[in-house]
Amino acid sequence: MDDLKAKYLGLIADAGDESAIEDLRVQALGKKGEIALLMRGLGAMSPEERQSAGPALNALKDEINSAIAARKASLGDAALAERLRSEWLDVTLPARDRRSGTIHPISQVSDEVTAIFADMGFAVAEGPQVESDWYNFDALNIPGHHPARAEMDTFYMHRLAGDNRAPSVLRTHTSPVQIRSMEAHGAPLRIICPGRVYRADYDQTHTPMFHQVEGLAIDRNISMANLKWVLEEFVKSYFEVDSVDLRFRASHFPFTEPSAEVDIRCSWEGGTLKVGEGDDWLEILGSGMIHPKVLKAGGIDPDQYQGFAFGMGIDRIAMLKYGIPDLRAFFDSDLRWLRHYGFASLDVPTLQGGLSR
Ligand code: 2NL
Repeated sequence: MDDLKAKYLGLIADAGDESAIEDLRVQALGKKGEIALLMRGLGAMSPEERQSAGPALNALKDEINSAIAARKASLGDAALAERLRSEWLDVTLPARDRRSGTIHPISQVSDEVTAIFADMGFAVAEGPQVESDWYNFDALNIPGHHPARAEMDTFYMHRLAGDNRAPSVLRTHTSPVQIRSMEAHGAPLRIICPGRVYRADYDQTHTPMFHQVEGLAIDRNISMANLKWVLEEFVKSYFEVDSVDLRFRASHFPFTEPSAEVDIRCSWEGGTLKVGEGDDWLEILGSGMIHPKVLKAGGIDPDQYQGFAFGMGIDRIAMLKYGIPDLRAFFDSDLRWLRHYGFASLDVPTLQGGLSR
């Protein structure tokens, strides 16, 4: 029995892994293992022999079991030590650069403006950027000889040789969307149309693609008074001021009659814009009562319905609010340029964040 003990304790001490230990356990203590065979032999012994051999066998069994447990534990410790040695991280290495993506300021301002009008019951409408001559010009009472229609000012789409139809254009304003909405939904109608527009113009204050938001409200008793209230609410909300003076200046657009350009009272103290106070006036948009011919073009009876409409440049009102002096800032993909101008909401890329301040 001492030989057996020496043999197993030696084998267990040399076992290299868990499966080797398990093999040894079966070999020694399993049903057909060496100890079991000896246990079975107890029956054939004399009572005296059994009395000394029984406890000795049990003790051997216990010793083998605890040797197995001890060996398993030390193999586990070794495995852990090996993992600790090989799987290490150098936490002092510099971190990888984070990609900093944000919603573009133009998109943020567009969302912000849209949300303000949505609160007043305006629905958002969108439409194609490549438009027909009809929707972009004729339906808006812009005559064939109008300078806006000149090749100089408008991007015309290429036509195949022999195609003599009026060429399509890159829309020069979002008004075509409003004509399409009149046709699709009729009156009453309250919509806001944000989007890209195109004009063949390129200098410090003009880019060939820019952004506009137009709005209109059509119903049986709409007047300039409704226009004034809506615009006042918009300006207060957008520029985050409690009160504002608006100045309506008579103007002319082919699609409105009467037409007015709208200025807001402001000051430019130390080069920064303050809305609502001061002795300066800042033009922010054009507006008017929708021309009867335009209502008719949209399938709405001008004897039954009137409406106001307005349009403003998103790029421009974004520059005013965030103090960005150069239009290039928007079309440089380098956001550092915008951060330089304190475009704080770049860090809060949500509509809520933009509005709650
Ligand atoms: C401006 C002036 C304006 C409109 C846009 C409009 C649209 C329809 C009918 C009548 Cl469908 N009017 N839009 C009206 C007045 C002015 O924009 O200076 N935009 C930057």
